Amino acid sequence: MKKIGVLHVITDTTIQTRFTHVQLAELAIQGGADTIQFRQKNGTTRELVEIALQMQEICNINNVPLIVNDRADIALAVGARGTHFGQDDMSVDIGRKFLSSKTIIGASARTEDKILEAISQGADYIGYGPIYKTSSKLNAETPKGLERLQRMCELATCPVIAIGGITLQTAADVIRAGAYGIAVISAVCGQQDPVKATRDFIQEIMHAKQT
Ligand code: TZP
Ligand code: MG
Repeated sequence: MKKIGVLHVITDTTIQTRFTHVQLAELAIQGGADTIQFRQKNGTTRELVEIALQMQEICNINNVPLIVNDRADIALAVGARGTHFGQDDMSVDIGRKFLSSKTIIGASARTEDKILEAISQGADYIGYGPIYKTSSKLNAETPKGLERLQRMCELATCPVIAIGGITLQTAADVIRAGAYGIAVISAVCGQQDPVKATRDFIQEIMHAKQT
């Protein structure tokens, strides 16, 4: 069984420039993140591979899965544990044609139909959001809110990772709505102390799961 993390820290160097992807991965791992996602929308393939290789090295040492957003080729090239496809990226069944059955494939889905489709194609987890208003994603949709999240979680037969505008203050609500885990950018990468932010998130998630 592939273990899916409960706190996916998505590294980002556009909302902040203080830390690199590699540094963010290190800090998040130090704080206890159990999944790191490398997501970068620009740069050459050569540059992205170079960054992903360094991130994979850190993730490997710490036994934390690295998931590469969109770029299954880069995930494969650096030996990452998984890849995450958005609704406009490769479909899960196409990805499975060349990614091993051991590779984690996450899929973002915006509608019930797309969720069911991704699950039937073998997605290991579903990314659902934005739950709240976010400025970290270009052209993000209007927030879905907790009620729709809850419905999606009831519908999904695999873990649902909620994303979008989630903060330390709302993390518990999201978990109580049924999300298996949370993915964040700004609430960790955009903080003064990403290690502490990550640590606090993990604590919040674990506590919410127990209550
Ligand atoms: N997909 C949906 S919302 C989002 C992505 C990549 C951005 C999440 O960033 P933040 O800062 O946690 O709202
Ligand atoms: Mg994408």
